Formats: sequence, structure tokens, C-alpha cells
Amino acid sequence: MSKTFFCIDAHTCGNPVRLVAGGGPELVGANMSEKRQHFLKEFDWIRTGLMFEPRGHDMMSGSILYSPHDPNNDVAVLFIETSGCLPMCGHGTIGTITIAIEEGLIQPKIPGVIRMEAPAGLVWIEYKQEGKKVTSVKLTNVASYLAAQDLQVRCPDLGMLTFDVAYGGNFYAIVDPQPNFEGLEHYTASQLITWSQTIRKLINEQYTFVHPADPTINGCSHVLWTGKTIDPAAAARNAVFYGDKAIDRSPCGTGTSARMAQWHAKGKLKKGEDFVHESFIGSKFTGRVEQEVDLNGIKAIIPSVEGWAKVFGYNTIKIDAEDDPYAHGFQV
Ligand code: PYC
Repeated sequence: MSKTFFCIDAHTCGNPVRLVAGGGPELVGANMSEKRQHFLKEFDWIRTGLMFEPRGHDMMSGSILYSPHDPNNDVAVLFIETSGCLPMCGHGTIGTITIAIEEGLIQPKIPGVIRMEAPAGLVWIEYKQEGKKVTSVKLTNVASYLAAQDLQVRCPDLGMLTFDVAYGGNFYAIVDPQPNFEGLEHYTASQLITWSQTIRKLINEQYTFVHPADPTINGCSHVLWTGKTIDPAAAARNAVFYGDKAIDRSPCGTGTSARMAQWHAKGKLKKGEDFVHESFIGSKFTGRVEQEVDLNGIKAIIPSVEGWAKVFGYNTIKIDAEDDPYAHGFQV
């Protein structure tokens, strides 16, 4: 069977976003969390075909737009990534909204504002435009919280590491500088990737993380290494590992949310303060703690994250399983 997908490619602060504007499957479910489960069961070949080599690459990430389930909302989004279908993706949201507004794929009820349904929950978006160009997208994310502190895992080369786990739409193991880890600036991307692959597996064998309101969101999917900033004006820098071999080129929206939840819980970031977060390549998001909330008895924050994206291509992609042995992609 041959299937064609009409994709629009962009990058958010350096990290790719491939929006599937035509050819996405119809999904069944009362909300995006249920539709995410349906997609994973029946249509995962679309994700692997569009994200993995030879049509994608290790960092590839994208989205598919759906009609909202609540008529008060503007759009619903499924995130597709090399790692699976994330409950929420911050750089993916900034890229998706930039593409969707510039290409006229969404007609927001209130210009400049979009209510977006993600599998992890409702995300409130404000965007700025100059002419047809979207110049910035600010997302107010789902409730984020520090899930655990001072856990330990043994990393083969580095030795014992202490880390925190925070939720910002995905669960992040946050490794701050310590005696066995000097800070991300002292290591190469390939070292961070190799160590992340090992410690993420060990962390998920040793510990359990489940979202208090949606048990389909579980497990530590990302490792966030921290270190010195390049720009002295930035508050913090990170290298976020995701998928099997990727370091996020953007400062990572859900990672920034998780990090703000960690800092806020430790008294290092107050409500209303700006948090400029720098990526591995030096691109920046501006975050803020918008509200302090209770999430099923857990002290949480509602963070916002603002960044920009650039649209650069139109890509009609064919997946033909009868003709192409690599139709559904591969990973090496
Ligand atoms: O921006 O939330 C994010 C993200 C998740 C994985 C890669 N980027």
C-alpha cells in the first residue's frame, strides 16, 4: 500500500518539526490522550516512516493536527517523534503553531491566541506576528512538578550520579554538576548520548514515575544534563537527551518546564521571574512560573515557555511498503 503525506518542515531554535498537513490517519478517542493510544496501536508505521531514516534522522520530530474535542478550543495535536508519541512537546508546539498560522491551517477564534489540546492536557498559546510571519510563540504548559530528589544511579564511565526527576509534560532525569559530573560543557554530545542511553534504562528499572491524573504518562523518557551557560545573561543551560540518539538543539520546552518546576520547588525560582534557558547549541527559550497550583495533592507550577521557529520547506513524502523495503524507516 502506498500512502502520501504532505509535510511542512520547520525548526524551533534549531530542532526539527515536521508537521503532517495532509495524509494523517483518522483516530478514535474522546481526547488526544485516547487518540495517542489509538495511533500507537494502529498507525505507528506512519511515525517510524516519517521520523526514522531514510526520510528522517535521529533528531526528527513532528506533529499531526486534529479537530478539537471541545468546541471552545482551536486545535488538537498529536506529537510524533523518534521516541514515540510524546504526551507533550514544547519545541514541537512552537514549530507547529508557527507553521499552522503562517500556512493558514488554523483559524484561531481570537487572533493571537490558540487553545491547543495535547495528549498531556490543554495548552494555552499566545503568538506574535509581523505581517504573515510568526515572530514568537509562548505556550502556557500543563502543570509541572518536582517528582523526586536526590535519587542515585551508577553510570558506567562516570560512577555514581545523583539526580532529580521532574515532570514538565514528560518525565526528566535532571543531572546537575557534581563530583562525578563536571557540567555538560566538559563533554561531547556523543558521550552524553551514550551515558543517557545507559542511565535512562537503569533509572526506569530502579524507579517508577506515573502521572497522578493520567497513568498512560509514565516512565522517565528524557535525561537533562546541566552546566555553565555560554551567554552570561542566561539563567541555565541544558543538553536534553531524547529518542535513542538525540540531543535537543532547542532548549526543550517540556525540559524547560521540568527544570523550572525543580528550581521553584528548591526555592531558586519565584513566581513571575524570567528563566532564560540555553540549549546545547546556545539557542534560547524564555520561561516563567505563571502560577503555583495543586495537582492531585502535589505542589506544582504552571510554567510558560516562549521561543521562535522558522518554516523552511514543503515535503511530499511517499511511504510505499510494497515497493520500498525501508518504507517504515530504520534505526542503526
Ligand atoms: O521541546 O518539549 C520539547 C522536546 C521534547 C523532546 C524534544 N523536544
